[in-house]
Amino acid sequence: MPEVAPTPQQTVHTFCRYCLASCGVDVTVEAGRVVKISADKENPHSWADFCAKGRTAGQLVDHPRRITRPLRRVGDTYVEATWDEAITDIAARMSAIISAGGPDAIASYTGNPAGFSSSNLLFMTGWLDAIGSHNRYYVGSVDQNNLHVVAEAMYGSQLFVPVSDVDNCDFFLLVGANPAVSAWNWVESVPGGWKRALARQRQGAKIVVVDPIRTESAEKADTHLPIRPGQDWALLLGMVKVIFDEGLEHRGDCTDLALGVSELRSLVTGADLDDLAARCDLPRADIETLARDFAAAPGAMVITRTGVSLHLAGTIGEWLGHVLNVVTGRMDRPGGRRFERGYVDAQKLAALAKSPDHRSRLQGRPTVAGHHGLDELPAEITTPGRGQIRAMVINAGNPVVSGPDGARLDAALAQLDLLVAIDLLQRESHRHAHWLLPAAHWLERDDLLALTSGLHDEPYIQYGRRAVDPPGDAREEWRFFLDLTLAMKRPFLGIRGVNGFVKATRHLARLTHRPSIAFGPHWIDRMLVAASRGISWRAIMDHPHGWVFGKREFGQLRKALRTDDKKIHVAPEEFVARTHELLAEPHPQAPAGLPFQLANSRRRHSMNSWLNDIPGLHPSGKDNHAVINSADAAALGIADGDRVRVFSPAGEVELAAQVSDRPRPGVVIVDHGWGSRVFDPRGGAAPISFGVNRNLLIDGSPVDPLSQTPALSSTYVGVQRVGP
Ligand SMILES: Nc1nc2c(c(=O)[nH]1)N[C@H]1C(S)=C(S)[C@@H](COP(=O)(O)OP(=O)(O)OC[C@H]3O[C@@H](n4cnc5c(=O)[nH]c(N)nc54)[C@H](O)[C@@H]3O)O[C@H]1N2
Ligand SMILES: Nc1nc2c(c(=O)[nH]1)N[C@H]1C(S)=C(S)[C@@H](COP(=O)(O)OP(=O)(O)OC[C@H]3O[C@@H](n4cnc5c(=O)[nH]c(N)nc54)[C@H](O)[C@@H]3O)O[C@H]1N2
Ligand code: SF4
Ligand SMILES: [Mo]
Repeated sequence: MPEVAPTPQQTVHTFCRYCLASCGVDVTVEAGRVVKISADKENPHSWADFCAKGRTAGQLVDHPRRITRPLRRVGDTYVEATWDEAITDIAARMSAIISAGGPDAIASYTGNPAGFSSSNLLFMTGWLDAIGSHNRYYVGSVDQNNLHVVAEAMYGSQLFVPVSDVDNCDFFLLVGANPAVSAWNWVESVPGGWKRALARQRQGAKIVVVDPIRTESAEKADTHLPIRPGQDWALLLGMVKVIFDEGLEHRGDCTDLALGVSELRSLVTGADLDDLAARCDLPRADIETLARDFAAAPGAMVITRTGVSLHLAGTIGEWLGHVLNVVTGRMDRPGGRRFERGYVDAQKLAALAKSPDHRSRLQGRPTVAGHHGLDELPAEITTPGRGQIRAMVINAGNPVVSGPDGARLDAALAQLDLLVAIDLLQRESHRHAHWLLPAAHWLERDDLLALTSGLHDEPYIQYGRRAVDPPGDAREEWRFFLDLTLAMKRPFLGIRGVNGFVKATRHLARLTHRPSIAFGPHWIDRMLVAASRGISWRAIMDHPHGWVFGKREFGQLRKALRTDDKKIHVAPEEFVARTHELLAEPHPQAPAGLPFQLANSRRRHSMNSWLNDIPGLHPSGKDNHAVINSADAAALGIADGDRVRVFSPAGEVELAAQVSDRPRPGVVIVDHGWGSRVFDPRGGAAPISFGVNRNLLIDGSPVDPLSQTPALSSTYVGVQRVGP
């Protein structure tokens, strides 16, 4: 028998771009296909969180339902088209819509994965600036908007993010975070952060977890405080009060670094500790002990995450977390929160690109971080008038499942004249799309995440190499946005002359047979590196496993502050005013018939709404449940495994109950991200879906007035037994 020559295998060192943990990975490629992904243990910075999602990334690349060519809707089915056909049609229809209704008739929604591409957001913004639309929506109002609002007010830039110095910390106060599962990342990245925190704990550090659920992180903590959902602000304000009342503050930082300490003092003087304790439903003595222990620890930090942000007082909770760090002297000190310069000054660049202020057409609300609140989108689509949204691009997002009141948004999307989705698969939010455009997966993309380099907890750089080519006609988003801009004959980035330049480089590339000459993201990567602090392109390429290019520095914070007076503003007027409002509100009380608050948790194998369908993930069952406290279940006659109906004024879902003592009484957990269908746009087979979409129960309004975030994690619901 003739011997078959084995296909050579090749290993590509790169990093996973599913979440900001950015784990270094080794991708084994054979005959142009991914055959294995493992942790790159030679990566000096970021492999320690490597998980099953990264390990199975090749299965999304090869997904049988992957969109690999532009698909155009014809009646109830989709037919394949070329990119030229797609762009010509979309450009013509958008131009007509702008002629009739103005540029704001075109809207965009950008989801979380767009943030892990170096080119997606940049080129999308280039297109939006070209057409001049203000109707921009993004995932921020269901994620981290509160952090941007706080960073702008306190540090002078919405991108100013202090990073955690985990390895020197003696006291971790983790509020609304479950790093054992989510990895230590939320607009900062501390690779292996949870394991490193546990290592500190073995050396004597204390970990306190504040969470209505006894989570995986709470299980390992020294103390778990099962707070009432949505009331972190009351706990944190109580701590600030104890610290000032008992003179535990860091005198130096309170006078030299912070501005507004006296306003803060008078705010807490007027607050009553028993009242605050009753609001967050924690014993007053626990708040006092926590404040004293926190202030006394040599190195300490508060971190606040999505458990704080997805509520109506999320901005105040976030702010008070930063306040605690500042007034106890944790900023820029070992064991606290540092400023990491990265290699590119993203704040400076962001300040140059400041987006114009805009008020929404119907509610007159301003933008947050350049975007309007997702809750406003349905009415902006369905309400007639100039500026009514008639066309929309959904870019790497699934807002019908990940955002509030999905049924209302879904109905609105159905009314658009043009819906374009650019994604890997057709999911719930893309159900009514007129065009489905095939995006490239990160394994098919080169990325240099220069603009988020200051979010790593040490000076770190890695060039994210592509491992394989995109299938069929799949393309990176930037190409679509640039081509669409040219086809619409609008100046890219809103700057005259750019289109001519782009065309000239493309022409030259054709003439010289050197495609890399054509303008694209690699131009920008090169420019950013050229303008960086002392990093050469060559040196980056010489470190395929990633490169820690310096030591963790302290003493950079003061210089980096973007406030005019180079001080941290600890008492911004609008935050103090909002706190007075909260203090004047009656204590939280469940409305009649809706006695529970709806919580959710993440799982190690899930990524928001979009990996649950991958085989091999969730070996113990692809489903979500209504997890109900044992005492509550007994009172309602609910046994483990019973079918229950969970309902609110916005909607209802039916699912199996799980009786548990993990949630505090009065809290029902239904994990988010489930119940999103994956369609088969070519074959027309039945959609794949697991679990139910619990965000159907969330009313989009009211929102936190400062961050425009709805109460995704504290909405009141009712629970009823349906049957065994
Ligand atoms: N109740 C509740 N709701 C929540 C949360 C919660 O904790 N509780 N968490 C919130 C948070 S933190 C977030 S970030 C949001 C997420 O909200 P979204 O970002 O709107 O939604 P995702 O579910 O992340 O969907 C991302 C989509 O991007 C696609 N995709 C993946 N990679 C790429 C790519 O490279 N290019 C393109 N074009 N598409 C890609 C996926 O297929 C998927 O369809 O959900 C929020 N919703
Ligand atoms: N495996 C996995 N990892 C992920 C993701 C994922 O989907 N899966 N998503 C990534 C993304 S986009 C993000 S933004 C990060 C998020 O990272 P985290 O914010 O750490 O996310 P969660 O694990 O949802 O933890 C939030 C915790 O807040 C608690 N909580 C809810 N309401 C309250 C409240 O009112 N007060 C307090 N104190 N706690 C509350 C919840 O019970 C939950 O345990 O994770 C990232 N990492
Ligand atoms: S999804 Fe998993 S492997 Fe990928 S970066 Fe996040 S933690 Fe790392
Ligand atoms: Mo997120």
